[in-house]
Amino acid sequence: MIYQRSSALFKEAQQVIPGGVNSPVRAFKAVGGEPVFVEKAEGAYLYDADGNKLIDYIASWGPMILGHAFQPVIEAVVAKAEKGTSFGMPTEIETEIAALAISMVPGIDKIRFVNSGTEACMSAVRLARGFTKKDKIIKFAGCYHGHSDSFLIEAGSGAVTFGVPNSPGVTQGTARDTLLATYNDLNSVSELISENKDEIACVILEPVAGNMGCIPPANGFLEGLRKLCDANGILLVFDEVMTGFRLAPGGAQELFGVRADIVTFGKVIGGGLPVGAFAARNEIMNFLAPVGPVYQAGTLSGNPLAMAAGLAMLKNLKESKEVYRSLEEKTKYLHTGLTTALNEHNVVHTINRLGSMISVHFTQNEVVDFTTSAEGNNEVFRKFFHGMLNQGIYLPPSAFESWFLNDALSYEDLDRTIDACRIIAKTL
Ligand code: KE4
Repeated sequence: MIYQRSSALFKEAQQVIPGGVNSPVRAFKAVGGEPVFVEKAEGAYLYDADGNKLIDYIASWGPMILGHAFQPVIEAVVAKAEKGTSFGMPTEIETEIAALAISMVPGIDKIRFVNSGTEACMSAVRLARGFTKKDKIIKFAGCYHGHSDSFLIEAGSGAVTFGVPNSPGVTQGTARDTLLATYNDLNSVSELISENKDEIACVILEPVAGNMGCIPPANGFLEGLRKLCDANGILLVFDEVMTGFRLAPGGAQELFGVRADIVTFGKVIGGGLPVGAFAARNEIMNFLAPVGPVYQAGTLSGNPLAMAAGLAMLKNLKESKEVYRSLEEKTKYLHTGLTTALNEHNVVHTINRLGSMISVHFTQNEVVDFTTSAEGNNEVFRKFFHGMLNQGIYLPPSAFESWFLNDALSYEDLDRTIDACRIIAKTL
């Protein structure tokens, strides 16, 4: 593959944008080399600045579940744009998509739209704190909820239970209110709860982790968190920015049958335009301004173009439920093929999969939390990533990311991906 144009564009971009990107993961830091600049995308394919056609497995990090340039979304956005792009006033379409989302997602009475998953999770935590009148939160090492200060925390030294900042600019004060638990380890949560009695507003987690690679919840993990929260007056927050409308129309709550108190959304709900959202039962949502005391706002929240894209996307997902079966079967087929190809060349690996989320880890151990995910051999991953890219397969440029399948992928595309893996496996 030739990347001359991408390389030139990257040099130009670095002159005017920090690192040449508007989001760090795009910069290929975890895999080395230079990022690919994309020109356009359609269905399952990316067309980069050098004219290469790539089979896409990031789907814009989740939103493009029905494939790129999905016509109903495009048509809805174009039609809406002709009527103006933003008003800073309420519009009917916001009510339409809110009602549709509420009809699809269990346990929510109201939803508030924002502009990103970060904003949704940040607002959900503020709402949980305001509603419970408690300050501390529990998150899980390796789970990512956006770049709000309360979430950019890593495990403190073993002796302390509170977190420490993992980015300059995050204060010790903020970090002290974020406690870190271990994913799939209920004891780590109950210990934090007993050490911080009556001080914890919420537990927030990705019900299926997608930011340590894909890590499904262990049997009983979500149910156990529900019980711990109920017994201790703590709100359970499901960050469904990745899983919402992807794992099922009702997301992880529907799939696992476990209710959260607050659910956050992003990605799919915006159909590729900037949309986040958070939702809960009336008792909690009515704590939000202008009804209640918890403040949250946004100039472009509920933007009509973004609402048009999201509404078209959700309508299609609600009406064509066979999409979820199709995505599940395609992801299972890919899983089987990748395993066979890697085993043919004795490549030590493990693959995690749930629904249309999948990740390959170059370790022989089970990957169940951040520590075991970090045991993956990153050198092998880098070779795998670049080898697959040179075969025309675009994977997430980090071992700590989930792949996202889109339903525009054909079985020929999957076979091409498996064949590429067989070729690369020899070099690992
Ligand atoms: P955004 O602010 O990026 O829209 O959403 C933050 C967020 C919240 N919660 C979960 C579970 C998420 O996965 C994300 C964002 N996901 C990353 C991919 N791992 C977005 C890619 C990027 O940062 O550019």
